[in-house]
Order: sequence, then structure tokens, then C-alpha cells
Amino acid sequence: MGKITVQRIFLGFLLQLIGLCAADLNRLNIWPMPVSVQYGHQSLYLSKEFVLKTEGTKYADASGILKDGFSRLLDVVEAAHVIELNYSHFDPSLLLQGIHVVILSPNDELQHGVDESYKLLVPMNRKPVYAHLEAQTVYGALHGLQTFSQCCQFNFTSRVIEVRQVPWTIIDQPRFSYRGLLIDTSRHYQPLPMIKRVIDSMVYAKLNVLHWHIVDSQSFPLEIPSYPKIWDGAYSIAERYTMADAAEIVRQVTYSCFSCYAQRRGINVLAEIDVPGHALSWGTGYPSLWPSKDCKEPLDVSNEFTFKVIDGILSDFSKVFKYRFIHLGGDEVNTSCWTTTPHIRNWLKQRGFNESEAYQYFVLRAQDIALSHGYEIVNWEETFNNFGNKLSRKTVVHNWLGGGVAKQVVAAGLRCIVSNQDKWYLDHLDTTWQEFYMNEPLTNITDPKQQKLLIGGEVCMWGEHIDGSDIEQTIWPRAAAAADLSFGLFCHLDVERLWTPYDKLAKDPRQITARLAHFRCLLNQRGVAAAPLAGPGRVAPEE
Ligand code: CP6
Repeated sequence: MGKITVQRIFLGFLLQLIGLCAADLNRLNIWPMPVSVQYGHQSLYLSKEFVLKTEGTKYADASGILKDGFSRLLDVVEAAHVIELNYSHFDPSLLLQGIHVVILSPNDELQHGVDESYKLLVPMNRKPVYAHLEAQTVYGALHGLQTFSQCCQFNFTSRVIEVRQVPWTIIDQPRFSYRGLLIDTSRHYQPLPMIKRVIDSMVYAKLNVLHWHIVDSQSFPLEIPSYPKIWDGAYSIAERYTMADAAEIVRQVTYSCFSCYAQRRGINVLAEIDVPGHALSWGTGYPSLWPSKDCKEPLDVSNEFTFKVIDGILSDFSKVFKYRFIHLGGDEVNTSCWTTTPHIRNWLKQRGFNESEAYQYFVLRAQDIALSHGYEIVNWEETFNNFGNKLSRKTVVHNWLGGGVAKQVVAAGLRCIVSNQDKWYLDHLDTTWQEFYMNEPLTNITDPKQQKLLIGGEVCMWGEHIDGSDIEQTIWPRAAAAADLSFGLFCHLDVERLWTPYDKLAKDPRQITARLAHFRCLLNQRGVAAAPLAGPGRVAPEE
């Protein structure tokens, strides 16, 4: 028996003695698993007037972010079953009167790297009994409320909401600061209410970046006030977003915004315009952006108007998309239209550019425009693979190919987001969820300085084959039959990979099947159309 095993057994014995159980963390069914969880063996019940208490907090909550987060907590917890209030047979010391939230920072600026940590305590034997939640920022507090909600469960005997396994102490913070989900509103339009539903489901899983791949070759759905004809490239006059719609999703700046949906839920929005490839739809309203009528992409690199339009778009974006980063794409650029179109061929000759130098010229010029609007840049990995040493130092390289580029990116001193490493090809539906779970973003990156440059990961819900009717169950696990699933399931697994510390991640995915299944059911209970994990509506029993 190894030294560590002996220590574990001894520690387990000690914790048992003091009434805490550290052995089976999966019993609390929290997803993703927190950094540290200790819990006991007793139960409390939510009082009829379960309240939010904020005495002693430095955060004034002028915009009501915390208050709304608390009322959403009550909504999801109380919606699960009809609560039959008969408190007469409860010992009052068993009733949890509310949650006392203390937030240390008065500021609710949401930005990359905001402190998302929280500490959640549910004590016993106090009169009256309050849960206690402490966080640096309101966004950490929202995560704490989310964890709390996952530990509330309807009790079918007493017919009220039970908080099990108390007393608890949960200490938590994310492993990575960037935990993204990509949605693609170009290949299929997504109605505004559906985008909001997706944001809601991200909150349940503690994802924190909505990467909005707004436009692509197929359609240009967003209004750009500087270039009012550009949304002529939308699929139809209805399948469009106004700038006020975009502001509604993101947050209030210069446009009026009714709910600032993502920001109020702790989610940043990373807007993408993918240039110079994937941009054919731009030319519907402005045909001079195309190399020619017969050869329509990539955007015309020789035309100054191309860069004026990019500047106008980013200028309009900077009023609404306040996240530090803007995504400029840069992937899958086929430059053959540039060499076959006479006026561009001449331009290349004049400049002395070959195709790959022209691609570099385009990407770097787009980067400069973004920098001039105060943005840092995310680019797909081909830009790094072709001219990594020329990229702005403010670039984050977004991996998606299978070559494990992250190691080179961080070795070159740039930041990296992983989406698709080795076996993480989104179109490989035959890759098992177990393989996804075991895939580790920091593989082969051992230097702590380089590890810090890997800021997180992202799951990509590309829109070619889904629309508003099935995006939810494709994002959240759609399992037709066996456990070899789509990226839907990968989403969940990715969430835990991105939140939970490395040493707390299961080494064998069978250990987390039941807890994952529980989370899937929780999503269903909250109205998210998450598909079954395996089999017809059931999980295969744990071995
Ligand atoms: N659209 C854009 C896509 C993809 C990319 N860019 C893509 C390609 C292959 C796979 C998944 C997505 N649909 N604009 C590449 C980043 Cl497997």
C-alpha cells in the first residue's frame, strides 16, 4: 500500500469521526465538480420565506444582478414540484431561512479574468439558520447560487425542498478563465429568444463566454449602421438582428437594452467576423467586396473599401461588444480567386506579394484595425501556423485542427484557446464521450508559465445542420442509442474539464456517469431540451 493510500484512509477515517464525508463527492451531484467539497449527513428544508440577505456586503447591486440571480434560483428550484406547505411538524431549527451573500468588490465590471471564486457554507444548529455565500465579485456569487440550486431537491415525504448532506463547506473557483460555447447564426438563423435560452443553459454549467459566430458566407444577419446595405446578405428580411437586438443579448452601452442578458448572467460575448474567407455574404449589399461576380471569396484584398468596411463594422461593434476580445477568424482561406482575378493579380504583382503574403497582409491589417478600436484579437490557428511570428502579441490563437498546436502557441508566448484537440473533431460523431472526457487541454504543456497562457477551451456548435428546433438537444447531450455521442455530450464533459481542478477530475469516466446523468435530468427539469445520455432515456448502470 502506497503512502498516499494510507494517508487517504486515515484522512477518510478522521473526517468520518467529525461527521464529514469526503469519500463520495459524487453523491452531492454538483456539475461541474467544485474545487473542494465537504459535507455531512443531515438535512435542512427551505423555509416558505427563503430570503436573500446582503448585510455587510460592499456591493450595492444597483443594477439588480444579484437580486435577479437569486430570484432565478428560486424559480428553478420551486418549479420542479408543487410545494405543499405544512411546516407545523418542522423543528424551526431545521428550516433554512435564507442565504446571506457577502460580496467584497463593489465593482460589477464583467471582463476576461474577473474573479469567479466563491465559498458556500451551510451550517447546522444555528437559530435562525442561513446559508452563507462569500465571493469577491457578484459573478462569483452567481456561481455560488448555481451550486446551491443544484443541491436543493424536492423531498417527497415532507413535500418541501430539502437541502441534503449538511453541514457543507464548498470552496470553488474555475480552473480556466475562458470557458466558451460557439453558436453560428449564419448557417442557420437563431431567433433572439433561442439565443437567450442557450445563455440560460450555459449558466447552469458555469460556462462564461458565448462565442457568437455572427456572419459567414451563407448569410449576414446583423445590422451594421455604418454600412446599412450589408444585411442585405441575410437569408430573408425577417432573419436579421438589429444592433439593439445585439445589445440586448450583450449589455447596455449606447443602445437601450432591456435585460443585458448575457452580462447579467456573468457571460461575456465574443463577437466574430471571419475574414478574409467565410465572408461571401458581405458582397450581397456591396458587390465590390467580391473579387468578381464569378469568384466571390475571399474578400478583395486589393480594394481599400474592404478595409473601410471592416473598420466600420468594428467601430459599430465597439459600441456594443465590450468584451476585451474580438474574433477575426482567418481560417480556411483559399486564395485562388485572388490569383485568377486580373485586377487582384496585378495588385499582387505591384506589391510583390505571393498568395500567402497577401493572406498575411490581410490578417495583419484586420488585426491593426481591431487594435485601433481597443480590442485584443482571437484568430483561428491557421494564422499562427502560417505566420505566427508576425501576429500581434495581443493575439489569442484559437485551436481547432487536430495537430495539437497549443503547445507551440504557448511556447511562442502567445495565449491559446483549445476547441478541438486530437480527438476533439466536432464532426466525428463516433468518438465516445469517455474519450472526450479523458482529453486534457494541458497535455504536454508542463512549464507553469506556458500553462497560464492556455486560457481555456470552447465547444463549437456549428450551424450547418441545426436550427432553432434542435440546437438545444444538439448542444446538450443527444444520444441516439449507445454512449458514443455527438459533441452534445462533449459539452458537458468539456465544462467539467474546464472548471474542475486537474486532480479532482475522474481518472475513469465511469465514476462520473451517474452525476452527469443527474445533471442532464436537472437541465430537463429546468426546461432545457438536453437529450438522454445513453439508451432510451436512461443511463447504463454503473459497473
Ligand atoms: N465554419 C467556419 C466552420 C468551420 C470552421 N470555420 C469548421 C470546419 C470543420 C469542422 C468544424 C467547423 N464550419 N467559419 C473552422 C474553424 Cl470539423
